[in-house]
Amino acid sequence: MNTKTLLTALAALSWSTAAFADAGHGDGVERAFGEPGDPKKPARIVQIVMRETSDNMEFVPKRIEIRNGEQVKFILRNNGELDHEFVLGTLAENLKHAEQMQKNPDMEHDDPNAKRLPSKKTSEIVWKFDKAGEFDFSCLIPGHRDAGMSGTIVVK
Ligand SMILES: [Cu+2]
Repeated sequence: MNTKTLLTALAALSWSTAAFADAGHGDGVERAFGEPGDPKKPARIVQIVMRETSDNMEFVPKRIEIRNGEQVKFILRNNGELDHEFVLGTLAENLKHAEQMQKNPDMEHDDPNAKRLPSKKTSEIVWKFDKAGEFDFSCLIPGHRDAGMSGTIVVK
């Protein structure tokens, strides 16, 4: 192998490694539960309220059914007194992420699939669901998921 061939091979290798490392992060990247939506295209509106109750915390509704291929605009509203967040993911991802949040409670989310909302604020997430399955949405602020802040999205 001459030097030029070696350099070409190395360049190809580092490119493919970078592409692999990027899978699952950032805008426009396909995820196991779909992909960031296109705000210019039609979307079904789903309103989600986050709030505290006398003895726990919750999302209303807790279960959402979606047709495979449907684009959804989640309109999020925090009716509680505390900050809350909406993080869309697979159940495994959200459970792992919840553990990381215990170690870094100040980690903030503002991603295509996640928003953190102060009390009385609203926000939106547009997401295209193009894979069937059961997925999770949770508030990953430490203690909130255990207090009841999780829900299920069923895509079929
Ligand atoms: Cu919360």
